[in-house]
Amino acid sequence: MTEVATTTTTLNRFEKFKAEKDGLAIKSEIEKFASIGWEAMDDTDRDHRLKWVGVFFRPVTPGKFMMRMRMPNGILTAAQMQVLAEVVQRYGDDGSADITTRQNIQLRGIRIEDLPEIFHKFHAVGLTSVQSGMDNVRNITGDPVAGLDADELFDTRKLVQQIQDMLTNKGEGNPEFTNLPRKFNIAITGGRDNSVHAEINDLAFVPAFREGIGDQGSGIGKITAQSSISDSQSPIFGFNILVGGFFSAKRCEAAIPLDAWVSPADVVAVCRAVLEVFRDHGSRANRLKSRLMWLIDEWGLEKFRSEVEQRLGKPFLPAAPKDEIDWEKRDHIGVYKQKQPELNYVGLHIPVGRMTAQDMFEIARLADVYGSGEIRFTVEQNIIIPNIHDSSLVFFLAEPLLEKFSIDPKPLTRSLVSCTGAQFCNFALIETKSRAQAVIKALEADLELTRPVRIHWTGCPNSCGQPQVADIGLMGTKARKNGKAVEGVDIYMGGKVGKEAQLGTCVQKGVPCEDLLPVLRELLVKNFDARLRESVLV
Ligand code: SRM
Ligand code: SF4
Repeated sequence: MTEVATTTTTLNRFEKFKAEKDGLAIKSEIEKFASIGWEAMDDTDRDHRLKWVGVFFRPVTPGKFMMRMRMPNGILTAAQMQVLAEVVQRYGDDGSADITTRQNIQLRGIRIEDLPEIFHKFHAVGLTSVQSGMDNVRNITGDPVAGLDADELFDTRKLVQQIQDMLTNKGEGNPEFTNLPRKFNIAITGGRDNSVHAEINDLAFVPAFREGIGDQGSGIGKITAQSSISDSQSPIFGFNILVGGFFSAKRCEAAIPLDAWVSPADVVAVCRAVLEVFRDHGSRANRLKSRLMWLIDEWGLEKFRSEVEQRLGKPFLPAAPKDEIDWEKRDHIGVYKQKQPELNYVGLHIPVGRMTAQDMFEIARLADVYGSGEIRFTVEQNIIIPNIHDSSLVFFLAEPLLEKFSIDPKPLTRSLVSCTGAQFCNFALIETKSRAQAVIKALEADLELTRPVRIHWTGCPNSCGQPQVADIGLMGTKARKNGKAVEGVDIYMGGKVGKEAQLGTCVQKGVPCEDLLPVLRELLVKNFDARLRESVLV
């Protein structure tokens, strides 16, 4: 690691334990931990450092760990899904897995004794969970229909994989990037609808055409600010860069334009440059003020850009005047034609992202039998199975699994997103996943809706369930009722996704969960054209 901006006297406690032993060092100790068991482990190794290999101690279920994978661009093979299902079935006492809001998957109920064998299985099929927690770069999101969508501008798959390979040394772990001041999120979108919520990432790349670049070879070092605008040729494709988007309990910000444009060939180098600047200059004093945007605030955008340019070894071209995000966001649920003739992708709705081992085996089987053995995740915690031929579509659609994972769910169910909540997360102030489903069921029984309304639940202000991007966001809090503390929510509204994305804000605080139903009913009727069913009116 190179210079760190703060002195040792101001380092927070996380910095201190990272300085004592890098999180990645844990990798060589897995066998030892497996033999001594979780209770004999050093507390810091168990509660924190294990997250560097994607293993999370759950104080709510001690001894049963969660494993967070990496799924570049949200894509995996049926063989990989099968291994994940086997792990959940064989080693996971609670037998389930969750698709996450970062196009990723988390496995539940894992025992420390089984880790060596689990890692061995992952290795055999090219899966990795490395650097997926704590002060590392999270799963990198890309367009869920990359390479399938006839209207896409750029296929993000390869780039996302290249960034992950650079950051993780092809899944083996890369100490260059295992001691960031805080977590870091990266997203790339190549379609027109911003399927990845670019605006809520620390670093995001959005499609944009640039006029007047002389050399279309566009390899690193070829595009410079000096390559003259007067050399004008037809517009070439690249990305405008956004920086500093994040949610935290203290502050939430949409990413801001860096006023920089890059060609696809430079994206990996830009990621490296931004991360180096963040690693070496981000604040390590107060973890509540360590995300990238705080550094940008401290320095100003000009200085930040120029530091990144220095690391990059060349100046940025100014941003293209407009980006190409001009569609409403799609949710990809249902059957859609691919750009490849006679092939279709089918989006299945996975209620709050939760799957049993049996579900996972079945999804893998369907992808193998009807598709090309590929499976994709979306940031709405759903699944896409691509490459289903016209001739087998009707048989696919008759599969029993589609009764559970529908291609045409009801409007509120369709867009429901929920974070983990109190069942497994010790930060949670409320239970989320089961409550979210129960509330939606009751609302759909009472209301007729003509369009989907995106309702997101999150169990605490950390905002993993992204309530600020929702039409209606529900954030767990402690409320008061009749003088007693009860589970409640703060209500957010106004979140907009896709083109002209914007964050929603809190419109009502501390609504007790037990009183929520009529409040939501009224919001849906007043703001989203919902109508009370006749049966409710009488
Ligand atoms: Fe998150 C911490 C779950 C997406 C902001 N998040 C946690 C922990 C690890 C806390 C813990 O140790 O219990 C949660 C694990 C619970 C569990 O057992 O599942 C957790 N976060 C999740 C997931 C699984 C929610 C979900 O159900 O989908 C998502 C996993 C994504 C992934 O695959 O990597 C998840 N978390 C997010 C997002 C959304 C996003 O990235 O688009 C955010 C807000 C965006 C952001 O980070 O800017 C988010 N999580 C946080 C924060 C607040 C960060 C901050 O700067 O303060 C924490 C707490 C922390 O880091 O200190 C947190
Ligand atoms: Fe846990 Fe809070 Fe994140 Fe939900 S929002 S997963 S409760 S940290």
